[in-house]
Amino acid sequence: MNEYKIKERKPIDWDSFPYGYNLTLQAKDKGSPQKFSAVKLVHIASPKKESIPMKFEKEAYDFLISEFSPPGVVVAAVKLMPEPQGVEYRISPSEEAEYFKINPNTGLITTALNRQAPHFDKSFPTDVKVSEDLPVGATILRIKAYDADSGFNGRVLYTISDGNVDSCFNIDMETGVLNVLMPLDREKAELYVLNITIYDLGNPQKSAWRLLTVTVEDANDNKPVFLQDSYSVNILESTSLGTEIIQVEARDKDLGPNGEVTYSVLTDTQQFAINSSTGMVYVADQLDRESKANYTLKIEARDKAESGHQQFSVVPLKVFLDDVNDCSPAFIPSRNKEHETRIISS
Ligand SMILES: [Ca+2]
Ligand SMILES: [Ca+2]
Ligand SMILES: [Ca+2]
Ligand SMILES: [Ca+2]
Repeated sequence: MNEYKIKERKPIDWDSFPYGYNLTLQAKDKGSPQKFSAVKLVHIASPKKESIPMKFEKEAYDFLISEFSPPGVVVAAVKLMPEPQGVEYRISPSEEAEYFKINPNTGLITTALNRQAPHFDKSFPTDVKVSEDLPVGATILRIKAYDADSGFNGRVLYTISDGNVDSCFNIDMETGVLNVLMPLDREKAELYVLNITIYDLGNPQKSAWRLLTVTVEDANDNKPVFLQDSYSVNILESTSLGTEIIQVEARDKDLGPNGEVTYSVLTDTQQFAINSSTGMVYVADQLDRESKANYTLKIEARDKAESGHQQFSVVPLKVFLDDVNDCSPAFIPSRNKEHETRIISS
């Protein structure tokens, strides 16, 4: 084994190489073909090393990054000048430091990893009530959520991931505002269980979800509808007072008083009346075919909505009086003495 000495040819300006020199050595013989030794790195430390202050390339670094920067994006590269051997870069601990990572060897600063899943605000309700007449576009509520990460990692997006069966609802992806997308109809669907899911845009992406029960409350948006377009009935003119002659029926799809029906006869008549709750029409006064043989009555069905407008429908009811031999025979005096009887009837 040979020993070699490395000598200075001229004095070294250690101020220019404060951290010393790196020399790459390789030995070769004079044979043919020539052979080479393995490469060896030799570091020559500066005798003045202790006195060299460490200094960054710049006094301060300013870098602008998008708040949507995904994790791992290079933000900055800091460097000591002249770069020493075996240096280790670190970011001093602070709140902001959590959002960044520095490569200890290279000084490369990158955006940090997605640490936290987004979470819902305490104000998130378990259920919410909406009236079916809420117009399209109306806001139901605003859902709030947070994510303590920065940039993409902390950016929260809102979605309805399940339960929006009629596409009646929409959530603004950015703001979390839940609104009506399609007209609601309690008579078709009165309950929705929406799965509200929030995501961040980190990598790996993190999410959370909650269920929101939406109860659709009734509005008086249906009128009572009669089971028939018109009604008719034949009765004897002799039908006595109080006799029930026909029952009409109307149905209203709304709930509670909005769907309760009350009946009335709109036509001005003494002869007929209706039971307001059952729709049963009955004779209310003496009938006489000879004075009026048939009636056309307007029957109204009206709901009992307590707020807003009541709704109603009207149908005709025809009542035909059938003849009864109700005229007493009358004697007409004969001109001659033989009594002759004629029966008069109408
Ligand atoms: Ca996050
Ligand atoms: Ca409806
Ligand atoms: Ca109604
Ligand atoms: Ca209704």
